[in-house]
Amino acid sequence: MLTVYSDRHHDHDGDRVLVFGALQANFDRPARADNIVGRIREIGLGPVIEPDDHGLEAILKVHDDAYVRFLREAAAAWQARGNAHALSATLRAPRRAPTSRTPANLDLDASIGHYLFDTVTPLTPTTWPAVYMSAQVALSGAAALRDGERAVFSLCRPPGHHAGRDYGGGYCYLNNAGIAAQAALDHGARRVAILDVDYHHGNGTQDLFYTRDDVLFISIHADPRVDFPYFTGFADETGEGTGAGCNRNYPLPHGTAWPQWCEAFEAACAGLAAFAPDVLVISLGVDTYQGDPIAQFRLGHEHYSRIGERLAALALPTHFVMEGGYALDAIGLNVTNLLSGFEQQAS
Ligand code: OKP
Ligand code: ZN
Repeated sequence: MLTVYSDRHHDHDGDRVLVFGALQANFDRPARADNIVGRIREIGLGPVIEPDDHGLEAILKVHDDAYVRFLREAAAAWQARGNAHALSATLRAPRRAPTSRTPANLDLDASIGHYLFDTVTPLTPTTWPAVYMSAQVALSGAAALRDGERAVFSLCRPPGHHAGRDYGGGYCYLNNAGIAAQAALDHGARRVAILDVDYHHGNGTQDLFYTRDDVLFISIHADPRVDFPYFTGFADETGEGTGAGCNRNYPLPHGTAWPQWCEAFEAACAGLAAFAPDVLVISLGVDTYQGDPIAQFRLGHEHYSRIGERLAALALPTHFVMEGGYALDAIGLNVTNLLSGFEQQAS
């Protein structure tokens, strides 16, 4: 399988983030993507290519202008005031504020609270080049699929599925999977399905397409009553207006192991097949692994092979887009097991 990858993700390394008032190591380390690409090269999964630059326009189909401007400029403005550490959120808008106005002139207090919904998503002066390139990796994967690849792996970092049209959070800034899905539609696909298998609910992706019927979004994740992102991912969120019925959530309890995960996965696969999309995008998180340091499911290495095989059986052009996974010693194996399982079944 073809992998699209750029070393530029190293530009994003907000090493310490605020958790419950204390500075802690950021779980989204550059080593995550390094370990995945290392393992891909080691087993010879296929060629690893650099992304092309597909420009900002494809990003702005999915994201708000002012939000993108904030991502590009806020950290530099912060540094110009003499701060050396990364900028991160400090406030949020109170409930029932009469409007949700865009803060004027990049006022930093207001913008950071307006645009970033948690304190674990830091902005450094080089975060923008890294997130821009991460989106270009996904856009290049989408282009390779159009050019006839059966499946492509976009090794994105930072991840994207928590980012919405005008906000970021949960280590995410630009929604790479959403940008790739929109690019597929803009180049002639009539329907795209996105299956999010990351441990956390893909709240940003859900939000991007919630009122649309050209994108089916299905997510299998930890019950939001007990885990991040807490406020979305419930089973009764099924889409609105034209998008009614085109959003499906499978929340599962802490401790979920393979049989229970697989049951939700089978239901999701039936939904994907029934939708008959032209392109399938997989938001690929492997933080469902039993050894993940921030998650509470119990999948083993071998289960990722089963997931790959089952996805291949759907017989759809498939675009894997990297999301989470924080067990540094296992992330490469889990990702390559899944992609190899897919390839063996597909051939
Ligand atoms: C991103 B992705 C620390 C809580 C931080 C943030 C989780 C972001 C996950 N105690 N939670 O979906 O893998
Ligand atoms: Zn996750």
